[in-house]
Amino acid sequence: MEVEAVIFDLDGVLVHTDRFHYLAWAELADEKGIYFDENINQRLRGVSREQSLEIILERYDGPELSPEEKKEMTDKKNATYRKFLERMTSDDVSQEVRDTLQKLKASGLKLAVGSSSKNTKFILEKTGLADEFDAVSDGTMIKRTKPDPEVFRLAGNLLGMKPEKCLVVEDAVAGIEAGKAAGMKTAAYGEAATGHIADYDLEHFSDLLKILINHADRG
Ligand code: B16
Ligand code: MG
Repeated sequence: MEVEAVIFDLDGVLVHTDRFHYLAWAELADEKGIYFDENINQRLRGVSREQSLEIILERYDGPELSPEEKKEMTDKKNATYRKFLERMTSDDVSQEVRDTLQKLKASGLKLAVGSSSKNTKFILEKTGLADEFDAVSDGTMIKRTKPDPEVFRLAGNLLGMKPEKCLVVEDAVAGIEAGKAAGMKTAAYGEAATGHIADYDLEHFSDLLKILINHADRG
């Protein structure tokens, strides 16, 4: 069945806030004396703030932390992360991403964001992307984050699209799993593309045009 809607992950796909997540978690881990590296960081892609902390704490061997202490840690990480976000501008969205979104839209496809992040709306506003999408489904609207399909199901519902007509674009393994669990087609970009687990692997963001437009005339 033909794809009629594209649901984009945000962090690591539309914008490179993944670097800011890494730096903010690294600062917190350093402060607490917890070992943290790029490999551990890969496992944080697409998963919630709270689950990310649990992954980081796998390397912590101090006294047990209370829920309040954990909340303090996630709040601190988010405050550091938000400082990076504050400095974002439209320059943080590549011309390739902008052109591709515009061409997909012009071809008649519906576009949505499906992100685990509770900072999604802030990032879309800072980067001038807020008006580019027909729907936004994010971490403030769901109970379970990726690999659970909830965020993508909600995006599909907001667009009024059946799952099989949606293509999910993701940089996280957890995100590809979520897209599949939602019954949607999947395209892997960046880190997720190295595992060949999706229906399509994208070398460049603009490869979406080859998959979605060049094979069909939408008029
Ligand atoms: P926040 P995505 C995800 O965004 C990030 O990949 C993940 O690293 C982060 O923990 C999660 O959002 C929650 O983000 O702390 O801003 O609510 O990839 O689903 O767009
Ligand atoms: Mg992502």
